[in-house]
Amino acid sequence: MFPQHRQAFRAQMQDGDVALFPGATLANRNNDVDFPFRQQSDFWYLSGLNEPDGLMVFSKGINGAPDDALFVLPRDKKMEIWNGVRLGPEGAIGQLGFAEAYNLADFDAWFGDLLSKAKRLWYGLGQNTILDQKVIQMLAGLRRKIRLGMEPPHILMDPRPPLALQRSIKSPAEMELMRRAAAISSEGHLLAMAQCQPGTYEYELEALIHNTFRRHGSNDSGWSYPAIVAGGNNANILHYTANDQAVKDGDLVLIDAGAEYQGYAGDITRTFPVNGKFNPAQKEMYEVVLAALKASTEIARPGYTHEDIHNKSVEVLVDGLLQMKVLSGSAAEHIESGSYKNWYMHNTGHWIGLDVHDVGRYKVDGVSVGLEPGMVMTIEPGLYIQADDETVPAELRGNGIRIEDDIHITGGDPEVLTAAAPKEVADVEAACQAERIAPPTLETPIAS
Ligand SMILES: [Mn+2]
Repeated sequence: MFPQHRQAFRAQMQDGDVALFPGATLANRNNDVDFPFRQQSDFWYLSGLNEPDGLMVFSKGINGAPDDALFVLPRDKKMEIWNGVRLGPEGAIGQLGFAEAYNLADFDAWFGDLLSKAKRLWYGLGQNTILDQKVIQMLAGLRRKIRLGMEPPHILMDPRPPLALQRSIKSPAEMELMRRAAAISSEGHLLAMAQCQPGTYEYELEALIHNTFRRHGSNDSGWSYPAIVAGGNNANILHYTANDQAVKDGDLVLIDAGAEYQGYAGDITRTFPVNGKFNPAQKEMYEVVLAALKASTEIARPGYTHEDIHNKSVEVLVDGLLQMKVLSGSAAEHIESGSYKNWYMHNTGHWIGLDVHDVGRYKVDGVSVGLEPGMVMTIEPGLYIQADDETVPAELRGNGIRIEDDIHITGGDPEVLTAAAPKEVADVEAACQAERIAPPTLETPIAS
């Protein structure tokens, strides 16, 4: 699929164009330990190279220049013994299908020569300051030779907007990976429901979920974003990631966690009762959020916009807030005034793909974009009632509920990629009450 992605981008280039893309570099964690490597998403999408410091060049209609070329770390027996096998230029050609490939050390001379023949340069400034400096110096150097007949490129274009559009429509091959990421994510949530009981620590559920992700071959860290495991009132902290409290009998627990599979993200939120049974107030509130999710999912199809999805959830949630006596009066007035934002303060979804909050436009000239087949988005309505919110009936306080699915827009009915994670009340309760297989503890004798 990577060569096809390159081809599709090159189809948007003109004769005389050169494009340059920087790969990600390693980030230091502490002393001589680096963070696990994660390739830059555009670079991964176009190259399939999972090594640091790569550089990728495309050209079109320039005499003697290849369609695409990759610059990689050289094969190096000693370094590979310490840090793992490198693809090398031969692998870049043989395995990734590049027309030409070279060691990184050859880049400056090779690219300087190509740039001198180009009319326009596609390059996204601000991603790699060292490379930015190099490109600026190369262009300045070429301009100094204008009197010698040099015609350096004088148009700099940003490849990211067209790439974002390209990435926002997923190919069938990409959809297979999205389905896998969603299936792995779903299993993590299902197991957390089964394992949770009063007194379980949030981090135990996090560990169970991450174990599930890695067990199925998810990327290095396993996740596409750090998991939120929030018992009781912690669910009312939207980006809670401390995950260090014990969950309590009678509380709900909200888990927002997704696996990353071959670069593609899953993103699921489920909320379930710690003791396996919703109390009546929790159930009523949960059913409202679930109804919002279903109503929005129903219109996740061509003919509707991203904004329509949000507005539909707001409509259902406001009706629910009226029904639960959190609000009184007219739904239309509350929607108009935004008073519901005390309990529903975020948007209803985002694009998802190689980035969990994927690239892609939300508005064009101020108008919400229409949904098209091949787009994938999350739908994630929620209601958040702080424990100390005295403006609402007491039995609702301290509950935060969000339910989030990943939705593939098709020509017809939406495909719910995360359908395997239970979300109907009866299914959630059944999953919570499923036989819990207790893992061994530190106190478990090792030899018996
Ligand atoms: Mn999300």
